[in-house]
Amino acid sequence: MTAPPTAQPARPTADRPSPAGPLAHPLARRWLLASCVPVLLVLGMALTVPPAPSAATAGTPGTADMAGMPGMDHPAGDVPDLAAAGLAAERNGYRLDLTDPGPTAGRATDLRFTVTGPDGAPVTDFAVHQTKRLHFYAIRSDLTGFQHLHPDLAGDGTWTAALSALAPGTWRLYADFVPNTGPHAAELVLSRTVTVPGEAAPVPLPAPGDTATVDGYTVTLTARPAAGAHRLTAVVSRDGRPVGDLQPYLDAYAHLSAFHEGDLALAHLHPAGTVDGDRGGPELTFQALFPEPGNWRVFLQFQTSGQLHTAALTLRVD
Ligand SMILES: [Cu+2]
Repeated sequence: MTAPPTAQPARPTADRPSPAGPLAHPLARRWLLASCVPVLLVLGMALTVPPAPSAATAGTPGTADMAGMPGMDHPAGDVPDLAAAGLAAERNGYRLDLTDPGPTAGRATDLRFTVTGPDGAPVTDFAVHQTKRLHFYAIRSDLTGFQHLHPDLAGDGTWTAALSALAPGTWRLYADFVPNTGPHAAELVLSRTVTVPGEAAPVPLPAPGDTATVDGYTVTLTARPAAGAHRLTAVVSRDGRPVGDLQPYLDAYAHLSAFHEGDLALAHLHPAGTVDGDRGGPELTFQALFPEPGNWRVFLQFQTSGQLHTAALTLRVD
């Protein structure tokens, strides 16, 4: 067995996935819309958004954070563009704006942000998906420091994310949401980068491997995927024995997110199947769509005995 990349490498980053603790995630995950448009929604991104009310802003590369990608939707089977992979701050008329100056290094931060809609006003009505109205991710440019949070929404449309301390460096912050505009509203992932002042100490990406350990658990991926849509399977064991007591987390038995080395594209990987009590595992199956080949840092989160675990590994995608 090759040395597994550690799930939470020891380094001075705030490598805590959920600072609010496992009890902040009492509910399991479900892909709310999966039954409607399963193939496209495997992406976890906005692939089927109908024309925005304001065509003037749809797909406009209007921010410095824009990856320069066309805001185009993609039919099933196509490799999506990188705006669909969460690398744009604006898409389909929706825009992510941070309303605070950037976080300070080494200190927990309440980060405030808004999502404005096609009318330019902050959106206040979000559909619940995967049990939450918004999923928020932070990751440093070297793919360390992963945080997965569920911010609070104020009545005026201001979100507050309770970020754990960030190490100096460049971070990408992602908001993943579904505007509550009707049954055909699709999920959007918008992101922006912030620079945390200080001397950044980049951490080399761990070598690709298929095993990660965390909190005594071993997670093994049993397939080596290629870019595009594929099924991905993981097995969870402890002390060499398969585990069968995973608890629902965000309406699934595991939550998988992945970020691409270099451009930080986000691949949202969706669990197949439903949850039924505290008896998930040992095998976990996901619908995966990696928008591009290369090295992906994969974070697999699962819960046992009320505690959330985050395993991380580097996955080579051909
Ligand atoms: Cu979430």
